[in-house]
Amino acid sequence: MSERCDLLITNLNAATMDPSIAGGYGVIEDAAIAVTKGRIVWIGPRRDLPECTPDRIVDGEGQWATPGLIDCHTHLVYGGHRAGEFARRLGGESYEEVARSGGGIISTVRATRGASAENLYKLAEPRLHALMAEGVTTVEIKSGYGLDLDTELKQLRTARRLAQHNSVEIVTTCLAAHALPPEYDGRADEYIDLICEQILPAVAREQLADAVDMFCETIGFTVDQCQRVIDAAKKLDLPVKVHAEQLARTGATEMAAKSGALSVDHIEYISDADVLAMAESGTVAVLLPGAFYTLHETQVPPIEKLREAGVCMALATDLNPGSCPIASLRLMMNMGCQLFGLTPAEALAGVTRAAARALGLCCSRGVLREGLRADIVLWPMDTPDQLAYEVGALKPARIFLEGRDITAC
Ligand code: DI6
Ligand code: FE
Repeated sequence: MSERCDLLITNLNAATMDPSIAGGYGVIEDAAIAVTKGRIVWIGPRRDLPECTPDRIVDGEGQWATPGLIDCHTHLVYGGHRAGEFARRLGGESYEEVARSGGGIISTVRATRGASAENLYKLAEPRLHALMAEGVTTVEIKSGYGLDLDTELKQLRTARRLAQHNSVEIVTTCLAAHALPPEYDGRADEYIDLICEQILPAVAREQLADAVDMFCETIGFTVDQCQRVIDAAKKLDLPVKVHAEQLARTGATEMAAKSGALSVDHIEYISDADVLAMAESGTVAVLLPGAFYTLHETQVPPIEKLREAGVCMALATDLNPGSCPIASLRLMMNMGCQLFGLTPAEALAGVTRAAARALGLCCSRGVLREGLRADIVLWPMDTPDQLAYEVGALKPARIFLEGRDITAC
């Protein structure tokens, strides 16, 4: 480390989430972190800190530092709401029944097509701010409520605009293969043609998406249709993610692992063979307990088998109007433990290190380590277990985005 640095944070305990440091949290007690040009240039025990002259010193006041939290799966740009359906499901109707009756995703598509870009922005920003207030410094936002060229582009442009006007990193994903639009009723293969030949090329030309996703499910698209979307994405050098095995086993995870997908998301109904395929391909398991809870699902993903196979397990909100209208990543940490049996340390890894990997960003964030982005959150707590244990009152004391103090933003 050179003598000068921009920022020095001392007098703190660090939960680095660095797997090369023993223990679930990679703890460094009484630590110091030096930052230059938005990157961590030194982290370690304060007593070992080399001579340096920082432009700015922040006293951590004995608090805990973690990497900035990452929500690697949201659909937070959409028009309207689905409170009416919530009541119908409480009345006993299933998610599939509501969808087949013309509600579900298609009702949000109607509202999103009818909303102006300005209005979509205004509706999305408070959802984004709710996540940022919890210490989230990177958010993934999917399209998927347009299902036509113009509205898919409108959604992705809105997500890019949110990044320009908010102190948070946003990565975007094109999920045009989310549901079949009414105008293509009974013509799913032709809609897949539209996605592969028009929507994805247009999205790539305007660099509006960092990845491509698809809903491979009984009420979504088939494995063959999704394989075509994957092939088209690969031609455009876009990585892929798959909503897989949420409601039944379809073969989606097997297809995704074979295609080198970044992640498979939901995965309640995966088989033992799917677990091994993910372990082999390095595809990340993105667990979405909020959708599990909201849909009254009972099939828990095979956490113990994933753990034994060494599959990387991430956690995310899946923030969307239908299956998870919950803008809280911290609540997902709690649910990941309570509903799925994760440990508190696995829950924090799920929204830092593993989430970065699910977005193909593990070289830049998700761990407090030299060379990575200085996305750092300070928490007024006694132990990192508190992050999964309690929800609501425990808030970040300080938030740094690439070394910039954004606490007040
Ligand atoms: N699975 C889900 O749970 C969400 N999308 C998906 O592929 C639901 C989206 C919605 O209901 O609006
Ligand atoms: Fe989703």
